[in-house]
Amino acid sequence: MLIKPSMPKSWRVDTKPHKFCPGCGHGLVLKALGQAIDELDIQDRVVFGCDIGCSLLAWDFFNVDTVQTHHGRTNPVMTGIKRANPDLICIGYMGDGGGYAIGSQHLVNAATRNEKITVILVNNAQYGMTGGQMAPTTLPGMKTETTPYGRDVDLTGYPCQGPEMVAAITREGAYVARATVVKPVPLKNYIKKAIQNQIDGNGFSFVECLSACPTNWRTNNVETINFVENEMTKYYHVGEIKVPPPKEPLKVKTWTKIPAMEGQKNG
Ligand SMILES: Cc1ncc(C[n+]2csc(CCOP(=O)(O)OP(=O)(O)O)c2C)c(N)n1
Ligand code: SF4
Ligand SMILES: [Mg+2]
Repeated sequence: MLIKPSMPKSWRVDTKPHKFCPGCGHGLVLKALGQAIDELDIQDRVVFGCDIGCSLLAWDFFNVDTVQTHHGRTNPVMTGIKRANPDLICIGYMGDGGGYAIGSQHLVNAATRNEKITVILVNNAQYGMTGGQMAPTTLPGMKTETTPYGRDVDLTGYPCQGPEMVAAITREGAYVARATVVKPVPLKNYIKKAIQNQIDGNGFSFVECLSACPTNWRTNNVETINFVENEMTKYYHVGEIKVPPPKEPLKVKTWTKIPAMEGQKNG
């Protein structure tokens, strides 16, 4: 019997299997994004922007208009498209190197202006595509190609707290969360809420996703999940960090006494 794999409707079936390494977290984040797009029924309004790094392997992932840019430039490109056509739903997708290091100025500026775009950033604690060099997100003591003895925080600082920074520099109306590929239901829900925030026209929306790069980490299945679940979460708190206040409730005039009708008033 042929078992048909279950894929989000917004995915392109003809480009699957995808190009990520087996066990990579990117596929899980993109599955959650596809489900969120399907559930919100917005496929014909979405523009997807992927960055340089392994996120670019998603250039043909969705059946939506897609653009690919270099380090963090996805943010200004999404901003421009959104400003030109506010009816579109602009979703930028990038790695921790692109978003927090080489292109960090673009994230900071888009967040400071509270641009009405959605940014999904995949934190795999290093530069995946180029062979596993240290990123701002690399954990203290973690070995990478450029920190063979482990990351020394005295030399290179502590892991970058991206969502906390974005929460601090955005105005009211922004939505900020950190999810993990190990928990796919909240992962999808946070991404869906971030996109809904853009649909509602509230402000910047940002979800960092703790992810896995078993190829550069050189980990097997169990070690990969353990690293995300038990090591990354020591430095990165998972959950919603900034949620827009509920919209003002409709003001309904309340009467202490039913006012007399005209006819009654005159006797
Ligand atoms: C200005 C510039 N510097 C360096 C590179 C090389 N480069 C390409 S992808 C990449 C790392 C991307 O890492 P990240 O954004 O974390 O994405 P990942 O591959 O981990 O998903 C680097 C350094 C480049 N393309 N341009
Ligand atoms: S190198 Fe790492 S981040 Fe890139 S596709 Fe492979 S597992 Fe994923
Ligand atoms: Mg990375």
